Amino acid sequence: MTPELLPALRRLRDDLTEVRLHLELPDAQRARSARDDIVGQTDDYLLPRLEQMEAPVLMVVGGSTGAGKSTIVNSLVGAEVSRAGVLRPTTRGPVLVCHPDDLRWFADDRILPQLPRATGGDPAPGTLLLMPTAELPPGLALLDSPDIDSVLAENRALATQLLAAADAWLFVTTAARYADAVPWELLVTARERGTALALVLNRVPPDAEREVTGHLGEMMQAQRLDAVLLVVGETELEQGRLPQHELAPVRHWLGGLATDSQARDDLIKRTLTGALRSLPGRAGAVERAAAEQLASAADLRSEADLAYASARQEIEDALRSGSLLRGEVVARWHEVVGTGEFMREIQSSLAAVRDRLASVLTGREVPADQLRETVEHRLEAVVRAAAERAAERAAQAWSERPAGRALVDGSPALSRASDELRVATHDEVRAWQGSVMELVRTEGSAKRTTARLASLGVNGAGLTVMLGVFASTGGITGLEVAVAGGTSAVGHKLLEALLGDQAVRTLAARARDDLVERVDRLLREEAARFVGPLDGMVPDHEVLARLHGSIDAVRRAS
Ligand SMILES: Nc1nc2c(ncn2[C@@H]2O[C@H](COP(=O)(O)OP(=O)(O)OP(=O)(O)O)[C@@H](O)[C@H]2O)c(=O)[nH]1
Ligand SMILES: [Mg+2]
Repeated sequence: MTPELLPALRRLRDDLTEVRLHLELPDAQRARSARDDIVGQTDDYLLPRLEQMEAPVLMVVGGSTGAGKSTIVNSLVGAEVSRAGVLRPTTRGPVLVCHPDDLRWFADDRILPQLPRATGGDPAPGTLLLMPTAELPPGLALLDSPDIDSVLAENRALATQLLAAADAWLFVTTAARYADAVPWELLVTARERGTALALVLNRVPPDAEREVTGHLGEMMQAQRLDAVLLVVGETELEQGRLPQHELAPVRHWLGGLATDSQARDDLIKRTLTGALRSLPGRAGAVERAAAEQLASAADLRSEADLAYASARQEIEDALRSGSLLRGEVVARWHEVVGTGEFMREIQSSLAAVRDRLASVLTGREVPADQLRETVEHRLEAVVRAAAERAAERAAQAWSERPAGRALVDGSPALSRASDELRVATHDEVRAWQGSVMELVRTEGSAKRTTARLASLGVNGAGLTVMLGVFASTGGITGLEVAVAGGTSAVGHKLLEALLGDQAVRTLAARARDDLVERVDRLLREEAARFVGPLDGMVPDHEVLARLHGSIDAVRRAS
């Protein structure tokens, strides 16, 4: 152990608290408890112990409910310091028993700072009851803990936390229950952490002692559990206490520690060394889980990005293919320019048509408004359909991964476009139309080349530019597509003449860029429902790199 150890431990502890592991990957839960365990053990045990090596040994008495923990503590000190009882679980608040001279070590917040101290009355959940007694020698404190396998979740959590703060465990089980699963999980934890351990096998009927201790010994060996085994026979209690002779093995073992300061130091060092040795491996597992979280978040993000990129592509394709010019838009166009007699009259002169169109577009507002609205509806429908498909696709891709499935299951609305999209799209398309009109107004009056366009009036020119956006394809023009869909030759010629106008093309290109930018913004908002929360769920790279460094530092320093 070097002087760098304390600061290195503090750094590791701080770094671990910043490691977010919120994605539900298969071993996320395990990694979260490992992380919290290390932080708890560092706060409750490693730091206080390393800072004050001379503090008394804290022996935590743990085990299943009804195993006789409180009875053993009471019997050891010859007084009822912690109530034993028939109702399960009995002990709800931890009781710390120590020599009066040692009280100062436990009265402040050196260990278990989150438990307020009480110095009288009954043990209560959420407090640490301090019971000084001259029956215990200085240098050794016993902590009677709530049960580890309680029906009460707060008992279980507290017991685990108390065990993490211990220099050693006095783990109590009974002849009837020594093979229960939960205690063994904790015993294996003690082994992994390197905590010094004595196992009390309580209430052993005289005729079963050989058999039961033999079997328990085998189990300990199989679990590579290096612990002292103390056997207490089944007996009638005397005024709630165990008779002296039955408790002798426990008393003897504790007495050895009490009288021998070297033995106490060895015990402390053993647990300390074990804990420090186990730390890099345990923290390394957290680091690996954190890296997996990060990688998994990146996967999820790219799945969502992919879905929305294809939505964007879909919309661009729709603009480019001229498909938006089909159907109702073209029908409205015809309403605007008129059909039949009128068209036949003027088909000889495109110039005349333009003049007529100008008057139509400027004079008869109703069809022009309807054309604008139709354009609006078509665009909105295309954006919404693409966003619906993207949401569906992203949710589908996510639900094929464990981490993503939990997120999609947690918010089913993800698999559809957002509720806000309808209004947002409407506003955005409206705003786009407004900016096209603005574009035409500013550009249209400035340049000579736009005289023809200007003759349509702002409203007519604006609509023409919007149609130009939908017809601006590379090879085949949207108009040709539209014609294939059944436009009259005259309408076609007219529109083609207008859309062929260089000024219209230039403005349409700009209007198109503007529209794509707005669509992008809408889709980014939609995609943010997927990718936005990811950042807060996993550690960032910097935290991960720091964690790696601090694990190394602890390894070197211990
Ligand atoms: N006959 C007999 N009864 C015992 C013995 N040890 C404990 N008991 C009884 O068993 C019950 C449980 O004992 P406790 O000491 O309260 O057990 P605990 O482990 O502290 O239980 P929790 O506080 O619930 O975790 C009490 O009624 C005790 O009187 C024993 O060696 N012999
Ligand atoms: Mg008890």
